[in-house]
Amino acid sequence: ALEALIFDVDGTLADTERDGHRPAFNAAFAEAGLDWHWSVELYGELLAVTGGKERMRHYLAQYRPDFELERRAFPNLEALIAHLHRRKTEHYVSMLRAGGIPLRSGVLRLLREAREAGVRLAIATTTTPDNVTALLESAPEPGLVDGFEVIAAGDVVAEKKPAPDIFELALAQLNLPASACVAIEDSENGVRSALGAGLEALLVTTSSYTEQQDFAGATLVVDQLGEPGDPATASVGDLGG
Ligand code: XBP
Ligand code: MG
Repeated sequence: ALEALIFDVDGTLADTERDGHRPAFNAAFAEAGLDWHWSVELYGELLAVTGGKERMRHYLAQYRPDFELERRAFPNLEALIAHLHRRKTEHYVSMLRAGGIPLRSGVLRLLREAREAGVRLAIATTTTPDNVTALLESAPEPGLVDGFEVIAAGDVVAEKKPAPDIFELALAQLNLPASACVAIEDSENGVRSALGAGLEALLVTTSSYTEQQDFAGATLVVDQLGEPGDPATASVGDLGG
């Protein structure tokens, strides 16, 4: 029987990457006087690497060979990355507090249905914990964040998605076997992570950057959770609850 839903955040609860994380990174780069700018297209490529700090390191290594030459200006690259990431998080959280990014269609409905059916709720995400709280608190439903028993997020595990670590942590904190849970994801990296943790019941709701990705192993792939009346609407009943 279904005992818990484990949600990814970025792309799944809300379409946060293109108009949320991406401009927040760009704002942090600009205020630091860096000539880094992540276009919508480039950001799609950079999403191959999860985690904001990891993504910045990947960008420098793969797209900015010139930066190696300028390294003298940044003797402590890790401190720079940590600083940029802190500022990026502040920009992103302010954007959410200003009501910038709504939850996706069907998310609130499914969360309410789960609550009514006694199904427990958890999160497994690579993003920073502050970002998760700010997103849930910006939703038009007070106390949403308290409905999540487990929030596994960010640097608490050694390896981010596609490694299974964060889903394994969420399962351990729920104290449930993978067979009692359904994972909800939007990306190939997330699917690989969930499957790696043994979560064979896996619903994918594709998002703007992930439509073309490979979701082999997923149980069901739809373009959104949707509201009743939409062609593909997933309900807790469908998921086994
Ligand atoms: C989300 C991510 C994160 C966000 C940025 O992936 O990859 O890195 O883009 O968050 P998923 P931080 O949806 O698979 O969890 O900057 O806070 O790392
Ligand atoms: Mg995602």
